[in-house]
Amino acid sequence: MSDANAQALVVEDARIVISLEGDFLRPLSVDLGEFRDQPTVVSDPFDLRCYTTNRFIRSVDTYRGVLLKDLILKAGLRPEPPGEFKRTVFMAVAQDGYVVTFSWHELFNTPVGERVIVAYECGGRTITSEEGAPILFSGADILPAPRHVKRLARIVARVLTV
Ligand SMILES: Nc1nc2c(c(=O)[nH]1)N[C@H]1C(S)=C(S)[C@@H](COP(=O)(O)O)O[C@H]1N2
Ligand SMILES: [Mo]
Repeated sequence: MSDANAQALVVEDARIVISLEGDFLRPLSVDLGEFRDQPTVVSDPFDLRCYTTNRFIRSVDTYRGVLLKDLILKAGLRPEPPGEFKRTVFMAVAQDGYVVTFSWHELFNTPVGERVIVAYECGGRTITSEEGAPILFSGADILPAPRHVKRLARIVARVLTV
């Protein structure tokens, strides 16, 4: 392999792209690298524990990343009809098809939203794809494992109707 090809592969590996699909104003793909020069959010260390079994999985160091809210604001929500965006549910979908949900109120109108991050660093080191990058993590959850989503691929917005 030429040096130029090797370099291209490294650059490709460093790009973490997440697509925002569904009921957004501007469905788009975002490269988390674009956020590196903006203020980032750092979570506290925590113990990963499964909701279903209460099993302790492992201790996790501080994550650094961007707020899910900020990614959503980049894609925007439709202003019309007025207030309809408050019925939006966001599905965070991993590469393996694992899905978790967040409501608009939870993210934008409760303290939970201040602690939902898409992380690309752990303990000051870049998270590798083998380690599950990018990782979506909801830092205010009682049991963190279910909404600790490895290999996040997309955020799908759906405005619910009764
Ligand atoms: N992408 C993805 N992330 C996931 C899951 C999954 O199946 N796929 N399972 C969740 C659940 S229920 C648990 S308990 C933990 C398991 O973490 P581990 O795979 O690192 O042991 O991952 C969480 N994140
Ligand atoms: Mo779990």
